[in-house]
Amino acid sequence: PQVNFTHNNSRVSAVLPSGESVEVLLFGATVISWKDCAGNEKLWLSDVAKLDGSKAVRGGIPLVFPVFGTAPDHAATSKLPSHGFARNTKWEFLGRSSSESSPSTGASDASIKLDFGLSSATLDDKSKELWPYTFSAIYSVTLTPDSLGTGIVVTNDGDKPFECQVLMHTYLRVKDIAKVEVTGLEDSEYIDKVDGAKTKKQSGAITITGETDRVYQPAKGPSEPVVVIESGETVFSVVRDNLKDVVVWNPWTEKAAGMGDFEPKTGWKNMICVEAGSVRGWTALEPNDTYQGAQTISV
Ligand code: TA6
Repeated sequence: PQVNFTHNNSRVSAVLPSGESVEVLLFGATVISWKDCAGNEKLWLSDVAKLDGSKAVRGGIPLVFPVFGTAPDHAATSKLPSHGFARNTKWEFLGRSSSESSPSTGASDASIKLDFGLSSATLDDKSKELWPYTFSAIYSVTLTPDSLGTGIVVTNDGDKPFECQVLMHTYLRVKDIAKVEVTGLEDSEYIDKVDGAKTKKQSGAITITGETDRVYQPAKGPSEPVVVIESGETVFSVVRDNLKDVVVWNPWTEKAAGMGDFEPKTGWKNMICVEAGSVRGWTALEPNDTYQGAQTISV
């Protein structure tokens, strides 16, 4: 059976023979939908998320590059918009590769990889002016029957070194945040951005009982999954490849009320951002160097 694929000048979508689907907006190469074989949406997307390119998408998986948040003390990126230009720029669709399900194993092993490209050649002038480096990036979205993978490869094509940060700002959908806990980050140091950016240490599982905005340095090493558990059941497991940090964010009531593109206002109860990235410090790329980082979210 075939992987069903459609593509127009604003979005790309694919459906596996077993029914799972993914939809990617060329704007920001933002994954805006990921459904399981029963059609259940796994990502949270605001009801009023802008999908017309007028601003970064509120939900799905916005791609953060070359800076996480704002870095006023980092000259090269201090003038960039918060979270950089990648999520605010139209990427090119470079193509797809799918492994059809073989007759013997049936639909259970089909997969599709969608590749998107952004480079200094396709970047808008304003962003180029603010970040004058010659680079190329390929962002890949890979759908299998039980996982969604996203990965980026950034190459310094110029003759000047540059530093960057990368993060996948994943909005995971949950039924009720009050019944959620996150494991895999026990004993990890984290910066608590809702408490004066103090450095703290995580003891036990993470629960969300108010506005939460933390940058974790996972203590258990790079191959330990970060697991989202709801009512005692594992609902997501995030494995990172060369993304050394994990951000956990939930806006809670006030911040949700303050975001014009966040609807419904009670939506904070149905989402948790578990964001794989390299955001503590900077990744330096010498000319011709390449950086790659990826996440695989299993359900
Ligand atoms: O996810 C962490 C974070 O940096 C939060 O501080 C919050 O600002 C969030 O990103 C959303 O940022 P945005 O620019 O998309 O509103």
